[in-house]
Amino acid sequence: MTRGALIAIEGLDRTGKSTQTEILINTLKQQGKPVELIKFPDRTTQIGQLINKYLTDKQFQLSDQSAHLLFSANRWELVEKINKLLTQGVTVLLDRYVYSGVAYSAAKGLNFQWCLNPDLGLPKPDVVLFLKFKDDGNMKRDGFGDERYEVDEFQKKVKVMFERFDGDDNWRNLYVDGKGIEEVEEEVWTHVVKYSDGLDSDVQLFK
Ligand code: NYM
Ligand code: MG
Repeated sequence: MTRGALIAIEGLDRTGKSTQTEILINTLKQQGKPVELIKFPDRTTQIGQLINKYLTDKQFQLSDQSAHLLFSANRWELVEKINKLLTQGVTVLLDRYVYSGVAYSAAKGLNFQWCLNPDLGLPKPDVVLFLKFKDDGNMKRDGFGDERYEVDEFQKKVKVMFERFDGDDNWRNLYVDGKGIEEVEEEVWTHVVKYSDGLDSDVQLFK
C-alpha cells in the first residue's frame, strides 16, 4: 500500500519556511495530489495556546525544560492525525518539527540528547529541507525580532544545533542566500519530486 510522504521544512526564523511550504502545497494540489500542511507549534490547541503566550509575551516565564516539553507535547497531540493522513496516502508537509524542538532548546544549554528524548517514537520525515543562510541573512529580514528567540546571538547558537542533524540521510541543505522565492521554490521541488507520489516503505520513527 502506498502511503503519503512525510516532508519537513526547517530553518531559523525568517528563512522563508512558511512561504515555501505554501508554494509547495499549491504545486502538489495543482497536480491533483492530496496534501496537508501541519505547522509546529500548532498554536490552536490548548498546549499550543500556552506556547503562543510563551513566545509572544516575554513576561510569561517557564523553565527551559517545561517549555521544551510543551513543544514536544504539542507534536504528540498531532501524531495520530499525521499517521492517519499518511496511511490514507496524503502527503504531510511539516512547517518545523522535531529538529526545531531540539535545536532551539539545546541552544539554551539543555543537553542535546535530553531534548530529543521526548520526541523518540514520533514519525521521522522521509526528507527534511533545511533552508539555510550561509551568513546571518535571516536576521536582516523584515519582521525579525518580534518574538522570543529572535535575537541574533541566540539564532547563531540554534544554527549550530540544527547542523548537528546534517549527515542524517534524510537531511538536505538548501542555501537561500541571495536567491529569490522562485529560485528556492525550484530547488525545493528537485528534492521533493521523488516523494510526490508517496512511498511503499513504512514510516520510520525517531529512535
Ligand atoms: N520552536 C518551534 C521551538 O522552540 N521549539 C519547537 O519545538 C518548535 C516547533 O518556536 N522561533 C520555536 C521556533 C520559533 C518559534 O515558530 C515559533 P514559527 O515557525 O516562527 O512560528
Ligand atoms: Mg518565527
